Amino acid sequence: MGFSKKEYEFLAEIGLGPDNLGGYVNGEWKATGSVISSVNPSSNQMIAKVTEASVQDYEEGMLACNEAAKKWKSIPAPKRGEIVRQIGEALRAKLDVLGRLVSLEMGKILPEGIGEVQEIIDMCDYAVGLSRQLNGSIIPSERPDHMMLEAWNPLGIVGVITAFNFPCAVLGWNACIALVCGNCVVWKGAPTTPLITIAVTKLMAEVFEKNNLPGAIFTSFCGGAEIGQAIAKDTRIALVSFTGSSKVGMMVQQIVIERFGKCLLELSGNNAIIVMDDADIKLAVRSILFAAVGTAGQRCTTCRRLFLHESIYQKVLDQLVGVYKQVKIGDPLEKETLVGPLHTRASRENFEKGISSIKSQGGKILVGGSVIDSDGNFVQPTIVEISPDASVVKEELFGPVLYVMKFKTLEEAIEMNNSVPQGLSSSIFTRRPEAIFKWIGPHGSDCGIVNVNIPTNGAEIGGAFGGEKATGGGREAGSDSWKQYMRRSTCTINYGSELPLAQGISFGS
Ligand code: UN1
Repeated sequence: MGFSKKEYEFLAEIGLGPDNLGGYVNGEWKATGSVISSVNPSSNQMIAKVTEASVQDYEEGMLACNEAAKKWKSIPAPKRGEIVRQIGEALRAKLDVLGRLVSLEMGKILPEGIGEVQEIIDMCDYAVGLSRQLNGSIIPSERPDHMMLEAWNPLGIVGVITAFNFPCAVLGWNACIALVCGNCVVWKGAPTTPLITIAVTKLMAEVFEKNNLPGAIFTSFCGGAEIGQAIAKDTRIALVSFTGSSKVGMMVQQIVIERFGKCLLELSGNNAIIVMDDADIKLAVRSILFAAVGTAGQRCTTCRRLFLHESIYQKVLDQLVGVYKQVKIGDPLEKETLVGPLHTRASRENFEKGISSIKSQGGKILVGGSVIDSDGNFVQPTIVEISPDASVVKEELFGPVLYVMKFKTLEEAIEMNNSVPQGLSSSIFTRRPEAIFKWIGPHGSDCGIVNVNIPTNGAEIGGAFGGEKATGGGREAGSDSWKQYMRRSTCTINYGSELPLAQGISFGS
């Protein structure tokens, strides 16, 4: 059972051991909840034990965090940026080892594990620059000797609830920005990736400690629904960023709205790629492979629906089936592997259930369709030919299953793209400007991410990430997402001695 000495040496490099405390409370490691095992998805063997935080630990952490918020917001934004710069440096120094941990505990292949940590480093760099650009605007006033301006102030505390599939990058999107904006951060990582939560928190904690700042600025908990609910209900938390399914997201939003809190939702996707008759087919096939099979189909940006123009339908499909047959499935830490295991046994069972629903709804499996007999949670990347009306096509099956459908016209393909409840990501393969501009315009894709000649997944951090409809409407990472982490003060200043009223109203004069 468990880990070899060499593997424990690796864990020790990031401050982890066989038993770990999963709560960072007021600058101390403390946890009094239940003891759980972190499990390797490739073998279903335990990696290490973690004591989760209890609701009492949560309360204690939040009291300190609330105090720390007063101190943190009084530090000038560029100085806060300097702290985030140091976090970026600390992550750079541990990029490989942290990437390996992501790969080990989540199950994604090593280049993707390292890519995930790189995504937080990119966010740090971005946030450092941003810390000098939290600019408001000056607005012309209609009244003489008056001036209007916008000032951006911190919200106070931002809660971040992340999912197993991006166990630390999504924390990075939120935390880097929240911190430079002057907010404290309370993080609950996914219950099945506690070692990553602890490792990333340790690294952050060291930076705050080195700078003699309260550790409670970054408060973190390993735990399940109880802690998630506590965050959603907590009136001290002005903004809750939640990543997960549409179903749970809806519940979180209802709780947060009830107390007039703000919510930032990154929920389910059901993303499509359209391949037009003029597309560069080689480029499309490579992109579809990464989009549908990368991260074993467990990204919210994974391509689940493929629409092929009837004239190139068979050609693309033949090539795709050919490459699917060659994909190396196995240990995510091994060099040649392209597809690792699904994250948990439950995900594997869900895949099996999904395949039987597909079959019962008339789906024809062209390649894959089975779980792989092993101790881990490996399944075969699968392509299914199916009618766009089948109800399975409207749902997000979190695994490497791709539904293929035929279309005749661009309009028809766009309609199919937009015909699902979710609206995260989408992509078209074409060289025709009229198709490209239609696709990105008002009659095009209704998604938050609208790509051309690239996969649906693998977004850069510079853009705002998120989607419409059942995806929740949130936007995180780049562009002007930072504004959601701040409170806008609209200030009208009278520097004269008269009292002219807006709209020309005369009142009692
Ligand atoms: C997610 O799956 O929750 O665009 C996020 C991508 C990654 C982020 C995915 N940068 O695929």
